[in-house]
Amino acid sequence: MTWLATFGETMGLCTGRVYGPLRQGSALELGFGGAESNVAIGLRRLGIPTAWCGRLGDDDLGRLVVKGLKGEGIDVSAATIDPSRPTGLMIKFSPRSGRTSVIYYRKHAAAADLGPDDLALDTIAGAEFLHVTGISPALGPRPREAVAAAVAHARAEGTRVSLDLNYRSQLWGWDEAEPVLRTLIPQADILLLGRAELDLLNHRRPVEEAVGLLAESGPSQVVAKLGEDGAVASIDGRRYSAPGWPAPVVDPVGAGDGFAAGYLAAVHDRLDPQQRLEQGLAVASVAVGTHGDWEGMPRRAEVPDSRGTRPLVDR
Ligand code: KDG
Repeated sequence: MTWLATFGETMGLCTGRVYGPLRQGSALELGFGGAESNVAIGLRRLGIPTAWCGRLGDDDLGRLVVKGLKGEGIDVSAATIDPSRPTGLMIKFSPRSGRTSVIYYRKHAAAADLGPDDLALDTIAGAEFLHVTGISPALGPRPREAVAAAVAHARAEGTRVSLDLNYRSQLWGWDEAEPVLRTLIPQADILLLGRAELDLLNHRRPVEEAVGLLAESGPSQVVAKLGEDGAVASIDGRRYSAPGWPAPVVDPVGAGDGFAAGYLAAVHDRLDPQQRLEQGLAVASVAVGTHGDWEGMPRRAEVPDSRGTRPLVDR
């Protein structure tokens, strides 16, 4: 039975492996990625049943997404194919050493037309968690309606809601995003967010204070993902923090999704709050060690079980 249901845009993903601007031209590798499906993959690799739903074009990128997610063991039976729009595309490259840039080609993609009628309502109702992100409402009015409808449905059916804010400034301005995200936050049980979003929402207050303020607005678990600075959380009225895990970073994209997967898996396993943070950081630390938004998500045996200790071979 599905433990976590999610939906959102999953795109073709072209990755450059050479430093330099795109105009210089170089070979690109084709894969796929999307914040919500990255989390679904991360959880699935940790042994937890997940379902992803989305709207894809009737094209090879759409087929690549379906095949890839199915191959990971994710239930994609509710995905919709839109014959009139393409699957979105993202290019990820390093304009220079130490910097990662992304360019989106997704404005008129199938996912921009994902509406409430595309949702797998039965799957959401039957799941323990619905996971949504702040990316979907940035894609257009119909995805925005879909997120609102999915969250309302989940709450009515007793499915808990996990919300990763994932503010993407390339998709919408903060003026437009803020009221939408502020409407979603009180409806979430788990709120995940990064330093930039914390600063935008709380006018650069100290992290602990900002997390506490967000917890007062509704979510019983507010978790700030701070990258190499670790994580700070307010969970059931108490404060927790964990320092960052030392990790070589090959590709930082997907670190937040790795954290979300590790954290949610710890919720699934009924681990205590401190262990949830540790497991989120542990999974993220492994995920960033590999090229790709989700390819480095570890299986259970590959999650380091204490700081600095890593299994060298699959157990
Ligand atoms: O969190 C990683 C995502 O940013 C990436 O996989 C693509 O969904 C994506 C987005 O909108 O940027």
